[in-house]
Amino acid sequence: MNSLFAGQAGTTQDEILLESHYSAHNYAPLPVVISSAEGCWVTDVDGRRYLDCLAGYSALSFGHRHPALIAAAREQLDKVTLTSRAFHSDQLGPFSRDLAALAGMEVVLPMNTGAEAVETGVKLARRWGYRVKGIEPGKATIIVAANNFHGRTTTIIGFSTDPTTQDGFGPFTPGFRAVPFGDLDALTAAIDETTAAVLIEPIQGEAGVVVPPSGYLAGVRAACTRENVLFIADEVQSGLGRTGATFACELEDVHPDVYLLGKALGGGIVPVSAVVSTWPIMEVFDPGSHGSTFGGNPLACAVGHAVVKLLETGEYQRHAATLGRTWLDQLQGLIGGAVTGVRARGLWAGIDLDPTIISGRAACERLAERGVLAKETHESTLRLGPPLTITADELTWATDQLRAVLS
Ligand code: IF1
Repeated sequence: MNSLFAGQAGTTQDEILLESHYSAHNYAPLPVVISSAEGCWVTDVDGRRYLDCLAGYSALSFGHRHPALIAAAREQLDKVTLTSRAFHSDQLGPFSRDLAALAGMEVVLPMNTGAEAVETGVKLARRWGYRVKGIEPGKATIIVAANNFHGRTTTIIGFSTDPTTQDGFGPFTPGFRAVPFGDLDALTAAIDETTAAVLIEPIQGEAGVVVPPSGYLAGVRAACTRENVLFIADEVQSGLGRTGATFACELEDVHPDVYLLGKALGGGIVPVSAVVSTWPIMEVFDPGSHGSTFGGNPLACAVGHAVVKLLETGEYQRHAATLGRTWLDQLQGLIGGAVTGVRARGLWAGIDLDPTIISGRAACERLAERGVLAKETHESTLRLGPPLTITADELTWATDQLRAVLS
């Protein structure tokens, strides 16, 4: 048993070996072992610094260890961290009130992970379908988009259209219909008397920051209103400032019936997710019908509340929108050669690569060698989403590294 297994910290290779020995191999991380982080920058065990352009897949939208968020966590840590929902706490009410107001809604059901918010949204849609819309018991269906990503539970992967997320995990939960994303006719045609909800990402994240055609979200909204179907927007990744608006739906002046939120809501400190809606919908959850050990815990609420306070000013949204416009111009200048396409909204971009020139993984490995952290999605698309606190100079520097890698 060498010293590392005995507990002393080691070099990058030592740490990777230790993790590989004791931690499941459900990821294939880049060979970067992070030991500290501040703002947009992380430092590895060998002292190398990287600009974090993945930002925890949008969970670190306010950067690593944002002072206001750490302060909120520290203060709550010295008071009470968990009460369970068997009792009240002095944090859930204020957090729920201010998050609902931020979302233009009335009521919040707090959970922990994004997948739990999505699962809660599925239960909400089904029970609303039976008890309010009057769908035949046990027959409710939910329309989803092809190439969706909503999490990793067996129900959620069951309505994925990506076989690689499903292989070996069946059988799956029935009651879901997938239609092409962006195709309003296909969506409208799929609605029938069993349809309780449409569940979509307003911009598809894992699919590669796929922005639907202009007017699509407004069309979904109109169809759901016309057919008495809930419009559930999964803004776990697209929400909370990432696209230059508080919610991606706002870019199209659309207001869904339900928001599913997560990732950045926890400030990169604790898992915090939430289902946000109005009382005529949320009231189908009566006591004992749904819950979670940690959902709405005081520590999570204190951090989530501090996140809401950061978003109330609009400064992060404006910064993402303004800097994002400059950034899109820079990224579009990369098109040609290895870059076959670019999509971006705010500080969120998908960059399609010609796999015969370079793979997404290889591009990320070379970016890491140049001090930039990013992650590919689906072999040959780079997904970039730095903290919204990034400066113009830092973003230009990161794009310069990307240009060098791809040229
Ligand atoms: C991984 C990417 C993947 C999400 C949307 C719900 C969830 C997610 C729109 C579930 C989570 C994460 C999961 C993480 C990598 C990342 C991801 F899309 F962001 F890039 F996998 F596709 N709705 N996305 O994006 O939230 O339960 O994870 O808190 O699984 O590797 P979660």
